[in-house]
Amino acid sequence: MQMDWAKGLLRPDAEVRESVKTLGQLSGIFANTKALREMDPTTVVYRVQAWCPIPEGTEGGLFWGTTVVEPGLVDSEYFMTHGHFHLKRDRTEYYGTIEGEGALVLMDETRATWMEPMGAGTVHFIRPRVAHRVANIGKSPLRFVACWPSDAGHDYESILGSVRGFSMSGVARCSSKAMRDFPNPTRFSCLSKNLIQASMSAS
Ligand code: S6P
Ligand code: ZN
Repeated sequence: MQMDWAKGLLRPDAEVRESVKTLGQLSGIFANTKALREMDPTTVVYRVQAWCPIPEGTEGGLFWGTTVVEPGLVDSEYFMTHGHFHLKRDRTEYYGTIEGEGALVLMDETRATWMEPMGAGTVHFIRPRVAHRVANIGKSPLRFVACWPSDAGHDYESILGSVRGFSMSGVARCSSKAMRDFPNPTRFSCLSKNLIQASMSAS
């Protein structure tokens, strides 16, 4: 396999799956559905390459991939990935940032949510039973690589909706300066998100 390490892109190959997510495919994750409806549904939000050299579901294997999240906003929310728990909840993952400015949003099964700032060179360990989503909080494409177990699977359903989902507006309001100044990882509960937004806006 060959990867362009400057851009994180894998050379197209029979074992590399490529997918594109557009605004039209992400209607469940942005809070302002009216603003979303007024945007072009074909706008690309992110692209994913996944190198899967063994069948999905194989125990003991690893997959490798790259995600590129475009810069953009839906109302006040940054373009972001859908986000998921792993179906096998104890399966972990690494993310490594190639370039751009991002927020890795993490949420445990009690719905406590926190963030880690992403920038060129940051490496992130996603612990067991923790859902993960990435928002591009910068002005250029955010590129990151990922490595995850081939039997992890993806549970997209459990993070959908304002009750069960991530505290998304917390992500939308935080600037990169606020993220740098805030303790890392920034931990807050969904119930106290207004307080956190106020802290982040103030810094
Ligand atoms: C897979 C890994 C990434 C994501 C990708 C898109 O476990 O976390 O490759 O699939 O970043 O995010 P999502 O939430 O749409 O799968
Ligand atoms: Zn994952």
